[in-house]
Amino acid sequence: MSYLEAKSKYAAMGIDTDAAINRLKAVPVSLHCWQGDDVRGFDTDPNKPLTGGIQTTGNYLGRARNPQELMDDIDKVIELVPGQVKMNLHASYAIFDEQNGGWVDRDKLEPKHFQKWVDFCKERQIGCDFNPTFFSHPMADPLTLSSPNEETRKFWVEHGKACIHISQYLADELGQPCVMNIWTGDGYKDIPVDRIGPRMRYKQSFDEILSEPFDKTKVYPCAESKVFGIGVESYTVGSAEWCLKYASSRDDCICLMGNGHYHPTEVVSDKISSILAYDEKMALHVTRGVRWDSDHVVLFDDETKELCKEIVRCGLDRVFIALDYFDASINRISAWVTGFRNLQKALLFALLQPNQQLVKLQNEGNFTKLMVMQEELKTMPFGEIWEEYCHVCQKPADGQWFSEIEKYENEVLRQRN
Ligand code: RNT
Repeated sequence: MSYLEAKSKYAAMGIDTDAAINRLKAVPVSLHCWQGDDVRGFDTDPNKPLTGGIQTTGNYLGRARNPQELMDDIDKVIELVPGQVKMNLHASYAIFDEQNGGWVDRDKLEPKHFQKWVDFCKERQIGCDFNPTFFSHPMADPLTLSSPNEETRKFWVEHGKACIHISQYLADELGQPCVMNIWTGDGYKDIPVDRIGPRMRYKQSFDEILSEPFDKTKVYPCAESKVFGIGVESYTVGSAEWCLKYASSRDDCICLMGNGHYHPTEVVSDKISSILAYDEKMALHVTRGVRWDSDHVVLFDDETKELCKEIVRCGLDRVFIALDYFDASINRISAWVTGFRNLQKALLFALLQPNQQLVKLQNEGNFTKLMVMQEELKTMPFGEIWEEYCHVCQKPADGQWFSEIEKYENEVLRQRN
């Protein structure tokens, strides 16, 4: 079937496929730099363990070992994915060199340590989001912003403040808003006796970080909650309730939901509309948990589709979308590309739903027809529209990109061991 035939099938249902394609082209999706090196970063010993309750597993060849390799790999990804890429950096990816004075600890980071990333983004005309890094560091004791040790807590508050400056710099330089996500792995392995103390200190620390001046139209600090992590099974300081209440208590902080961060039968697709009933904007970290917050590569699966349908129905410009997963057991570039393309597919699929008609059926109580229509929509000729989207974006269609990755693996990644 050709695009034109598929287009007319959708048109018969009142759906404008060209409009969907054009809309999607302009939606930024943040690409997480940390998939390329298993969340190691450049500012501490890359062989230290990953802490904070997150974990990468696998030892596939070709991990990026320095900024240049990571940038080369990201370029390969950009070459192979349709849609509007935005970068997403962690503070641990600061680039130190002789010109900028060399290494500093996280509480002393400055915009200059991200100038090479700004140059990278400018050359590719993309924006950049940012994340302070509150893990994999000797000062994570293991608590950070909730630590009872005032020296530790202050260190991390200073890190947060430094990251506000860097986020402002990224937004100013790149002319796109910068989402600054605050996530920590703060919590306890076993049942704590004081649950409120750490949460009060966490609140104080967030308040102190956000007291640093920034432009609220350009920098969007977020609070990301979690239910548990590896080694932090019994208690998480930044729980769902803590983050929701914190964000709602301020006009300069929004909720970020990571879809691996809830109980296994809870779905973030059902949460988006609750947040947006109150807040103008929210943010997402899209991942795939398998039995726990395992951060597997995002698939074109039911929950990713449902997430994207909710984003589209509630307002595409109200949700900041970022990917967040890290698989070290397969080719990392393929992991990036597969997840990014799948998110694009799910967004396009969502844009191709006859939402008004479906809502009307729901409001009329016609759940029989609603079910039938939704089931039939699943076998519409979506593949043709997807192919056209890739074509319009001048990016390879399915079946045409993986050989590029195999070539890159043989020519570049294999040389890295
Ligand atoms: C961890 C959080 C967090 C991290 C990244 C590296 O569970 O999702 O956002 O994955 O910041």
